[in-house]
Amino acid sequence: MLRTRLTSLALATPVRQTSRALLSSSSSALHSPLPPTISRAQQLRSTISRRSFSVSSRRRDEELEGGKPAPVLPLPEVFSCTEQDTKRLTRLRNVGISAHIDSGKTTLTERILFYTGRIASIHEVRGRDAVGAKMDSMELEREKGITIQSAATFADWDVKESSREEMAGKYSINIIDTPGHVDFTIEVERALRVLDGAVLVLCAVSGVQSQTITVDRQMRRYNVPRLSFINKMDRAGANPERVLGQIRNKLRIKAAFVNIGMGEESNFNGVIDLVKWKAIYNEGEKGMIVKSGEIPTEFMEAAIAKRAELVETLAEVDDEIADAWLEEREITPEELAAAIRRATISLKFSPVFQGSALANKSVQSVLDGVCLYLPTPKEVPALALSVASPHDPPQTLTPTTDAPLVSLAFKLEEGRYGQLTYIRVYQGTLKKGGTITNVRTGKKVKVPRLVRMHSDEMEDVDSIGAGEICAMFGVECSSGDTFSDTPGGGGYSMTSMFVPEPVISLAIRPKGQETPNFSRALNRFQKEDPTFRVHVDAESQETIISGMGELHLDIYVERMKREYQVECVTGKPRVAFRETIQDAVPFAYTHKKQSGGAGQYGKVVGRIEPMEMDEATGKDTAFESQVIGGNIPAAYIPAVQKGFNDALERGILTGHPISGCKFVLEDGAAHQVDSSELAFRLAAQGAFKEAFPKGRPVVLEPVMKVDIVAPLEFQGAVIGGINQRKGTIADTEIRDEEFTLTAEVSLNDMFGYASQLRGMTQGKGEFTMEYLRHSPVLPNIQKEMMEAHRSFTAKK
Ligand SMILES: Nc1nc2c(ncn2[C@@H]2O[C@H](COP(=O)(O)OP(=O)(O)OP(=O)(O)O)[C@@H](O)[C@H]2O)c(=O)[nH]1
Ligand SMILES: [Mg+2]
Repeated sequence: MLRTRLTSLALATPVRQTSRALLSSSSSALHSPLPPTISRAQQLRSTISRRSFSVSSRRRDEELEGGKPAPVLPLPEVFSCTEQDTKRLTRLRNVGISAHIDSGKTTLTERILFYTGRIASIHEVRGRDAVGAKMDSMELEREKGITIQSAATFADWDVKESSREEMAGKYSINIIDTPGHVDFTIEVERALRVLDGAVLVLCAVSGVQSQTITVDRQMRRYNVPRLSFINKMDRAGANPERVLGQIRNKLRIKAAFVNIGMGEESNFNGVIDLVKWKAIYNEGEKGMIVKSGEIPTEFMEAAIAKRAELVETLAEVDDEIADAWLEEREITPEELAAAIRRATISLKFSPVFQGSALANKSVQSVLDGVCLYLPTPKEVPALALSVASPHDPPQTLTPTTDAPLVSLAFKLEEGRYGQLTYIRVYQGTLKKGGTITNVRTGKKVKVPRLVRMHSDEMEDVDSIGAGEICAMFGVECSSGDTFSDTPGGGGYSMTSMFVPEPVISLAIRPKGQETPNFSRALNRFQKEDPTFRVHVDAESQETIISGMGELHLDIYVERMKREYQVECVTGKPRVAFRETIQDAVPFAYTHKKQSGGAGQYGKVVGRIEPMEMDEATGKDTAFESQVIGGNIPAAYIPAVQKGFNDALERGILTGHPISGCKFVLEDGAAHQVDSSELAFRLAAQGAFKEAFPKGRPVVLEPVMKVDIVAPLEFQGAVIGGINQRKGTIADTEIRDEEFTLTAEVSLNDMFGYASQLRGMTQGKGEFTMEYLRHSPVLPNIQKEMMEAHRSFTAKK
């Protein structure tokens, strides 16, 4: 922030004070250390944009000072890294490849694997050889040409030449390729939870798209620094300048090119590295050989301007570059590379690369960028909570192999030979044959087998050090569990990840006789994927599956057929309605029964109140006990919580689950003989049933953000279609011959939209939709739903 920077500058050396005086007195006094060839006009332009920078920075400062509580500072590290650890970690990167659907993540990863020697030949997504890319190993992925599950791999990369000599040499990189379709968003979520850096891929034609924004939000949630890679530079209509503008404006991050393309579309034949100040070409089989040379004269002017823009953007976020710039000092490639690294890791900047994965151009530059600009595991502090006092500030872990183990199971796969658990080791060492404790359950287990994943292949290893990602075989656990190797679990638990709630459901039954495979498959999918849920409807006795979208559920239905030989019949997709209250309601409820023998007695006093979703975990229901003194014995409090959880399952208005509600237990009473767990469980249920109708309850429905892209001539028809579905148009953007329309539409009104859009745009329109929030349904709809529910239950 400018203001904080100024304060620190004011306290520093006299030279820095001069900088401060310059910055605050007049922006026209600013000069840039641009190469001598720079024109007057360019200098003027940079002064102007510098001015607007000071304004926007100030605004951001004010926003930050706008009364938000100061974040809790984590406790300092307990252990320290050995020299050996530091050496290893400096050469280690854990990165994710994330982006909108079809932007070329898997194609890029395929090149990375080829250039690093992990695969012997390149196979394309939807390629003619029908083999398919390495990372899309599932049959369905290869058939459909989309990524469904994230896949992990690792590779070694040699940075042959760096502007910072000490950074050249060999690196180990763990890579996770993630799906772009929003229905599989949990795969991105859990990958970003455990990765230290990311490559955000963008299409040079389409730029920032709806899922780019979703992925950006996920990267921010876990503070993941990112490189931006503008892919598909070979495509007609490629416009990297526009994409850069969108990164800055739509994703609101400072960004600048670190390389620029030479030639466009089919003439795209290499890039100019603005840091090394060289032209880079790909030659040989599949662009395997990287050659560098002088910058061709025809690109010199553009290169100078773009390097100046890079310096200028960095000066806005990096003190050292700002000072050098103000002093009108030439900035060396070494300084520039160091500043890009600093600014990227501190989440203030994203270096932007141009290239084409399919045309085998500039992928090696991105690999160099991963090593040079993304953080080491040591540079991203991992935090864990004390199990004994979870409200204490989090503890900063140390990625040293000698400390007690703290590791997080972030993804599970149920295989024929047992559970495969993907795990990130944050501190300590995970050893094959070692005994580890699941911190959540307290259960001790032996690690039978430890592997490193290469898509669907495994390579056995004996131990994995801090900062690494690997997988364990044959250990039962849930996604999000923490493992430790010290007695009692070492006392630390990693914070969990954000899990979005399902929005759509359908009834499912096997065709013909039900075999054990039906429930076996459902149990497996439910365990692997926290956004996929299964329950039996109490009213209709049907098995209901819920998930993030129609594609999500379709894929599971198809997998049941292929992997479990269970063909299924499914009902119509239904929207996942919810119920909630709008006001807090106090309660004082006594559950009392006297019938012969021992009676039942439990009294609960407290309130239920509306609750906002927790941004970190996605949870919007909670139980809190404020009971002090022994009016309710501590042993009965979990029973009260159980009663509340029972009540959440079925709403009182329409039978849909309850969300956005907190149960606060303040007081109560117990009877020495007649009180029991059951009595308190029933008391909580009774209290909830009595209080809920007094809290102005409403039925909620999922509202979706719908993005539609279609040729301009169909704009009128598309808008008409959205209006007809009672949607609210949030934004329209026109680009060349195409328009993008963003609207908010309730999911219930979106059924059948795919075919309607196809029909009204001659098949040229595309849309994506993403869950936005649950909102109250219209009062008349709520009334209808309540009446239908009432008559259904009355019939029963
Ligand atoms: N012209 C061009 N096409 C590309 C490029 N990179 C990828 N593609 C094509 O874009 C399509 C999608 O590529 P993928 O690599 O599957 O994209 P993805 O981002 O992994 O897709 P999802 O995982 O399904 O989100 C394929 O047909 C690729 O051949 C590129 O640089 N240029
Ligand atoms: Mg893919």
